[in-house]
Amino acid sequence: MKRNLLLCVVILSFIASGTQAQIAFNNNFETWSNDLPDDWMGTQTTIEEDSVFMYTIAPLSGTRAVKLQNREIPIKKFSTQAFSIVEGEKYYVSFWAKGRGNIASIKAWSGNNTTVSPLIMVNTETWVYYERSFTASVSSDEAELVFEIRQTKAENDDLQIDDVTVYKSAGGAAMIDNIGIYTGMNAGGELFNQVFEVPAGSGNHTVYIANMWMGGISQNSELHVAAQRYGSLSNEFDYSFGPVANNYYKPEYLVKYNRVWKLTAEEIDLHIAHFADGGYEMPEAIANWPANGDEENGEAALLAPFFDGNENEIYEPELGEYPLIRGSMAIYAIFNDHKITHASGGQAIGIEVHAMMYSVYEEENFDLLNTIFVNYQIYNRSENDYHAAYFGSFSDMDLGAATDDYVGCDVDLNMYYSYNANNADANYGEPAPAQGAVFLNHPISHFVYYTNGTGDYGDPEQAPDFYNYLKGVWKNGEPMTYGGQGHGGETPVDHMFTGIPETGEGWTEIGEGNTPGDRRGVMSVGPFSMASGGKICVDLAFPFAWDIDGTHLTSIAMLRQRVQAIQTYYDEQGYICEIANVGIQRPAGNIASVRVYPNPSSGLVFFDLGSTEDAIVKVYSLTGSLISEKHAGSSTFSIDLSACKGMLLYVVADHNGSIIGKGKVFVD
Ligand SMILES: [Ca+2]
Ligand SMILES: [Ca+2]
Ligand SMILES: [Ca+2]
Ligand SMILES: [Ca+2]
Repeated sequence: MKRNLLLCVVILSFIASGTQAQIAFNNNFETWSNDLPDDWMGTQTTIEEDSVFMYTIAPLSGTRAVKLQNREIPIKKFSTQAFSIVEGEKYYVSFWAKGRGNIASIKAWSGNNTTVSPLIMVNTETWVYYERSFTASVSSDEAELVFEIRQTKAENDDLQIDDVTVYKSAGGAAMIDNIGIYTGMNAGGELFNQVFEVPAGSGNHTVYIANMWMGGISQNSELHVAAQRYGSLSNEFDYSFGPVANNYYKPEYLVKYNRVWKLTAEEIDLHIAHFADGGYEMPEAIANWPANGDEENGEAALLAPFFDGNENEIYEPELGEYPLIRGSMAIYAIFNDHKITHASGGQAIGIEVHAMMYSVYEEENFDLLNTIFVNYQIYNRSENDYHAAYFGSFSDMDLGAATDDYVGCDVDLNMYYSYNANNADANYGEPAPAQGAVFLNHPISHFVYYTNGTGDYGDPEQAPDFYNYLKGVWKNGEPMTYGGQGHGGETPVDHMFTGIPETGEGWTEIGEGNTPGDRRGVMSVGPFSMASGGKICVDLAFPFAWDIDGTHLTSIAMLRQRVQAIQTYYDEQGYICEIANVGIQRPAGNIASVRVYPNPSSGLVFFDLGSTEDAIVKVYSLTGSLISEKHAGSSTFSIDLSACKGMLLYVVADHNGSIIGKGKVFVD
């Protein structure tokens, strides 16, 4: 057996501390010595050397893979050379296999064994990708990945393996934990994932899971749909992490994108003020913000939005450049529908989604403290021009106990909401709260609910079912109709249950005396066109309201007021978020609520703060030294910067100290 080989282990180096992504082991079977693959045949190996072959007929990568032969029932082990793991950390294992044979199990050995995967029966003529994970039970520099092989078949050229990677991501999910709702997002863009705890710490939840749906018709009249429902909860995916790319399995791609990025406004402000200071250590998520994609791998050059001080389209946090986030705390993920076969049965659209979940912390602002915001930037990276396209926000709201719920729609507020059929909920007690989902920047074109179950009015099963729900019609194509449970009536409608439960006016579930149940809902925007290279932007809010001195119905009234307040807050931010059918917009370099002009300037720079009348403006050099500080008592004022030349950074804070604007100004 071969030992003492130089390990082909790539350690990515990062500027910052914190949980770090790392490739622990990577090998593609390209280099061999004495007829054995380098970096394999570790201490756990029991397979004979003459049963390990170089495979060159159709390797996955390069010119070589490995072929393993053990045609007997007792297992033989094929293990890597040693690599390092850290106790408690989660590692992903990815590899490809074909041919025929059983991988009885995969273990991570480090003195004892941790199971990475149970039985995998390989029986295919083409390469199949596998991804598994394990959590290290001990820290060790002598870990080995062990494939236990048996029953390989001669007529299928035994079992072939290529491109094995073991890596640690910098965090597959993160949580919003600075407001009254405790929830999060993962690397695949799934929202909430069983945790939408409100009030935070109470153990009670109002939403089980939410995901975005899209559907559209291509220029060839073909339907394309991406409509994930339960994702990791049911192992049914339409999306996976990362941008659209040529190769989704490169170790660099896996380790860079199988994660989320979590940041606070405070961290970014500190970075802006101190990036050049000695001893400053930038947060890991600032250091590794996914601003630039790998163009050689077919990724877009510009991904996550950032302040580009020197306008070279390259993200350089060490120069004081920084991520552009919203709110006080944000979680960012990039995912796509291009990589994997869709569980919904839909044909891939070719979208890449940049999702930001965020919260706004403002003391005693109970509207903001009870709202989760989500921004979606959706890029059409395909060659297709889509028409009759729809965006949907699917959610399975479970208001406390799931089986006694009703839903409703407030068209004026662009909201769908869930409320309890009775005043008492088994989890929340009496009175029950209410939970909403709101479109902040588009009208709610349709709202459909359905109940857990099969049939024409139940769960969608095939791509056309999802598309019909996005269009606001039943699975069988029947229109929704006014009254009852929304079918079989006379008058077609776009939205279900648009009445007012609080007063009994109009069409409501409570008025119809429907059987309460585990409701799921889809609210949609459309139809619109999305050309190749086009982009749509959607802003959502998920507000919660609980009128603890009232009833389950006055909680709905409180929710409506809350949505109005949130809409006002949102409108004041001046975000640009629309459907851009052709051409991709650059991420905005400046926060829009403060206007700075002329830019470039010859020295006298004017500031327009919009509705704000009292602010502190600080101007920094690119190296972080404070050049000018001004207390402005009106919404428009000027600062003379003629003594400075070049690119300058400005930060505007209101009288509470909240940053209301920051950006760059060039003085020449
Ligand atoms: Ca190879
Ligand atoms: Ca730059
Ligand atoms: Ca309930
Ligand atoms: Ca439900």
